[in-house]
Amino acid sequence: MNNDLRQKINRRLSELSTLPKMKNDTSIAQLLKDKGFTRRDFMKWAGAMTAFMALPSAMTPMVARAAELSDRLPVIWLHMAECTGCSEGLLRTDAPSIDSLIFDYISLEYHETIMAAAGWQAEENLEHAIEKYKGRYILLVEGGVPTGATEHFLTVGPHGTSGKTHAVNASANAAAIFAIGTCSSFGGIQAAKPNPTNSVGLSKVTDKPVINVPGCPPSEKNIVGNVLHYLLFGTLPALDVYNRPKWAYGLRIHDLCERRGHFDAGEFVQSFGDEGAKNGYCLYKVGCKGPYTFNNCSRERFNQHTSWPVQAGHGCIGCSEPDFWDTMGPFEEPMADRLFDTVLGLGADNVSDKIGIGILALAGIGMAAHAALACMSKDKE
Ligand code: FSX
Ligand code: SF4
Ligand code: F3S
Repeated sequence: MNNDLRQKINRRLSELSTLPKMKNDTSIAQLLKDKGFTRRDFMKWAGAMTAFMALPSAMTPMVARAAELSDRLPVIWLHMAECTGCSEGLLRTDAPSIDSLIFDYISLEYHETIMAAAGWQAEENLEHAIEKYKGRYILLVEGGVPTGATEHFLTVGPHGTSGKTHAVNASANAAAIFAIGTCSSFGGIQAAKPNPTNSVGLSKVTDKPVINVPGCPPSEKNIVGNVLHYLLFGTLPALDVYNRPKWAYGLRIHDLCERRGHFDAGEFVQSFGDEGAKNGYCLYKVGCKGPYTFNNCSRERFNQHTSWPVQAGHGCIGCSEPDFWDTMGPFEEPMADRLFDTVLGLGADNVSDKIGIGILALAGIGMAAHAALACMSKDKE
């Protein structure tokens, strides 16, 4: 790790440590102990998070320190139009992971799903938190934002305030803004054609920079990792053209998929339940959109690394890509020769030329062709 970076992060962490603790009743050490985690477990977790964020392993103690200081930054979490899967995915594990404990530990000033307050009191809490922590709080928004003539299809609180007004007001004074999930990043399911509520992603209603953390839902690690990344650096991470952090969304699902060897060998599931399915063959022909989807599910999985869609036997449906409900379907058929633009700017025709998807029936996909695509993706970086 270079010295400048070390100094910069140490400065940031000591600045954070001078802020008052927001929860005086507990420490991270106590919280972990109560849930049966040792300090060693915590450091192991910090090491894994460091690697996960593509940081040098020498930064592990800093990542641990950032997690310990994560109660110094107030967090406001707003719900717009969505299914609450993003929150549920993080909070409703039967065995709480260290990720979900960190989420308990950060100072969630407002979160409609889990706070005790309701009605007037909830609305007051939100206004109070925005005012009190002006310019200091991190804003996480889940859900698409209905706009235009249908803006009031989503109202929040007893005043009938539209979701859009809430999102715009809370964005105006936030220190950093994260759009959590595909709905908040790109509009998601409610923005699928014909989009009756004119729903859009958060970045379309605020002029403040928004970091998109898509996935329907995103993994708990991507949510916590982004908060930790902000705690460490206090700045925007490197982003791709869809404002997704490159450290999390820089590779395609296909790049690190455990079934990739079968793709390369031309071994495909032809229909669900066939011999190929039993042998764990590649799911491309039954609709896997892993070659067009940028996310880290194949590396990190979900639910404490337990499983992920492809491991469970269904192809990736492209849930972290913009407009995937409209562009990636039918979900159980291959994209084949339909034109589809990925972040690499390649149409599906182009991809199939380069990696041989158009000739899958002939079996055997040349490694040289994969190398050609890898070179093209490098050129685009
Ligand atoms: Fe649901 Fe979140 Fe999908 Fe959307 O996740 S899991 S519909 S991304 O906003 O609640
Ligand atoms: Fe994995 Fe899907 Fe790629 Fe096959 S097409 S290797 S299942 S990501
Ligand atoms: Fe979504 Fe595909 Fe991952 S469907 S959860 S991006 S494997």
